[in-house]
Amino acid sequence: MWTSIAAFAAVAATVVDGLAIDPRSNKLVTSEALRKRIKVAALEEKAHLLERFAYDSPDKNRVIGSEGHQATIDYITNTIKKFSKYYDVYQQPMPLSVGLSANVTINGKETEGYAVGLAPGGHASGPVIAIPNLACEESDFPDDLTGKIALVFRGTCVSGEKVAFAAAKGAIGVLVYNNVEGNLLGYSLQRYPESDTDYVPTVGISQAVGEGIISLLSAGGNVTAELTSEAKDITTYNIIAQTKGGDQNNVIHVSGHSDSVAQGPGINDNGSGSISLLEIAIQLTHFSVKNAVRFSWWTAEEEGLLGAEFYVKSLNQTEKDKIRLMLDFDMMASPNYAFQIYDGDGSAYNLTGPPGSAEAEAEFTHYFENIAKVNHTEIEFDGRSDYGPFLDAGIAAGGIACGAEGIKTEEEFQMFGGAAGVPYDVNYHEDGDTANNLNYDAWIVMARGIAHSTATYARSFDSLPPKNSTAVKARAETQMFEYKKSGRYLSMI
Ligand code: DPN
Ligand code: ZN
Repeated sequence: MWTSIAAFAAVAATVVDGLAIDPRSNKLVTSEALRKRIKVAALEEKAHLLERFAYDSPDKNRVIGSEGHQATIDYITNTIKKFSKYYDVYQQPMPLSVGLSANVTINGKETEGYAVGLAPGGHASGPVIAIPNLACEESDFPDDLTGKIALVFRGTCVSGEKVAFAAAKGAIGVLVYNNVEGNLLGYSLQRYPESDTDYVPTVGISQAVGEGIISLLSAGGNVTAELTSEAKDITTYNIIAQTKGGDQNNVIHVSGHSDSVAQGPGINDNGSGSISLLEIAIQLTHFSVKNAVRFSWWTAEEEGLLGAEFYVKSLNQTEKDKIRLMLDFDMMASPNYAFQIYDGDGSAYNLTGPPGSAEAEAEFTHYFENIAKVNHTEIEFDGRSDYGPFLDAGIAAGGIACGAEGIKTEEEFQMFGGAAGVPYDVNYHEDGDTANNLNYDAWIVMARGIAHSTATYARSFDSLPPKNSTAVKARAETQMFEYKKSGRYLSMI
């Protein structure tokens, strides 16, 4: 008798609570409670869904401007919108130009040309001038390039800077020749144009063709080129969702990029980060937070961190100061993984981030060592993913990754298993980056690491240095200089 009354009362309370407000939302989030809600089945299901978005579309990828990417953006946004009492969500539009096709004729002879992302479409015909050195300095360029086509070497600084220098001197077009053998498919100027006249039509050519032009010119010959590039203006979107609850002036910003390269569906890079964030955002709605949690899914990372850069540029200093820490998650499920933490304190690679970055690294170290109880390594904090523009703006950052094209060492093999002498992800930027090629054991450890950091900072920023001190700003500025001389500028441009 007593038991059944008690059982009835319990059911009634649930129903009443269910009609009013979910009692679970009153409970302050903890790392453990949030981690427990992250399940591999939910991640796996969403990985297959993103793969379907790619394969159901004509391009079979999720590159910016594609149906597969738009489907990804719509899906994430609509999923978050289901929790409209918990999150404010908006899409930040970013217009840009994507290259469709290119034609080049050199001295009347047709040669292979590659469309270059971000460059405007158009036609140019005229004498070719080879820009000496690396074309990274204004002084490399002749004062007057009116009516000319500039030939620049790819690499060392972003090609967008080279094209902008050429355009400012009057060039009508630019040819970028490759610094390695092979094609320039999917190449972009890697820098958002600063004005409508910043860029001129630009086409990529192979290393061999570029070197051929240079030897003709240095033998005193004339070279004339005609280039045509077709580009499409698109609007692509960052997605920003923020908890309505929590201190809106002290934000933990967790993010990753939603786009893929053109070569394939991009499920590790970066379906894995996008999905981890989405699943955590869903599960977080069962709890309350002390600090606001902002989730972002950046667009156009693969074209040069463009979405994140565009977003940071859109913030005034007051808004930047509200972001206590930005965490980036890019490649969470590499098949031959290592558990890598961004080296925010510079202990392994000498490049530190703004104050708070070292503490973020320590928090992930704590997670791997004491909670997941797995080995971990560090990865250079070089700005090679979306946290780069945040570092530039003096915002503390951190994150974890599983590895891209880098080769697993023997020592890492001892730590993580897999295979030494093989890339962390053999399918990196290839068509094999699919849901079946992920490492789900690694992914769940990583996703729970994101959940741990999200919950920890949603509760408190006490472990971070105080906000807004002059010392903080001064240090951030010196670091920025170091960062510019490093990483992304030298390795992958
Ligand atoms: N920036 C990544 C990409 O999207 O290609 C690769 C990468 C991720 C490299 C994480 C280092 C760390
Ligand atoms: Zn990526």
